[in-house]
Amino acid sequence: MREKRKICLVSLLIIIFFGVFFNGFFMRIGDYLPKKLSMPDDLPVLFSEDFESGHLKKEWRQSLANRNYSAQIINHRARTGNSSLRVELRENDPNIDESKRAEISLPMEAALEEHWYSFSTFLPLRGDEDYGIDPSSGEIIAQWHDVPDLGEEWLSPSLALMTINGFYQIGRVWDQSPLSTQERIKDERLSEYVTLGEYNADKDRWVDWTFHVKWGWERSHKPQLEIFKDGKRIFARTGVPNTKNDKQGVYMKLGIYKWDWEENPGNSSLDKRVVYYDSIEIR
Ligand SMILES: [Ca+2]
Ligand SMILES: [Ca+2]
Repeated sequence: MREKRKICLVSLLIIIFFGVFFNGFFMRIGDYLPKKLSMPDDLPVLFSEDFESGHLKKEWRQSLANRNYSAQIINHRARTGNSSLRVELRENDPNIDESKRAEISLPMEAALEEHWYSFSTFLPLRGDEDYGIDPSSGEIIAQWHDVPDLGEEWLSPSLALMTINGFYQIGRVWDQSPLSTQERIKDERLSEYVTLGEYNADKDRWVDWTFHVKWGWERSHKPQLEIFKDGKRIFARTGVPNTKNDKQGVYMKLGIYKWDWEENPGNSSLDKRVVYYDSIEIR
């Protein structure tokens, strides 16, 4: 019995020893523990949008084709109140910023800020707006894009919520170097794409998302990323870089971006995407 206790104690000491010296490892295990959304309630609301006023708030920059369907405030569906934003992108829409997109974006942040970004999405079911499966072509439905420094090219966003082949996916791109290039991102493997689960059961209902992010491109920034879906934590990356080394911070974009319709239209079996948004809040 005493032997057993001794073994337990020694094991515990070994675990603590490795825990102290490899705390990154332990944090990664912590990333996968189930956790409920518990936002600190003393954080002030920095921005909110519920679309109840009937027009987009002045903070939004609009990257929309000049079509009446691109971004409409509608009254037949809402997460809160009576109204929400219906975004529709079609394959034959004219290019906006050199690609196929229907997006609204908020002003840039300063570098390395920490925020809780909440919003709700509704993927339609049935009819001609049904959010069908596109097996070989993805689209981004929410993202946080970085702002390249002078002389840098525009790369994929630091953080994106995507859908592809019937699944949600998280896309992440980071870089500690002040001068990021596509080659560096590829050669140094500074990106990851993680599948989060099927979206089929979410069609025809509102889904509440909260992204808690402390931005940072190196460990000393103590970066954090937690993603909550309907109040449950479904993804986390703690202590690892989550953005690029830039003077300016990121800016949040909602809406649809489907690059294949411009670059590889043969990849996609669809010609239209519709997503509804409501209840946006940033703390
Ligand atoms: Ca609303
Ligand atoms: Ca940079």
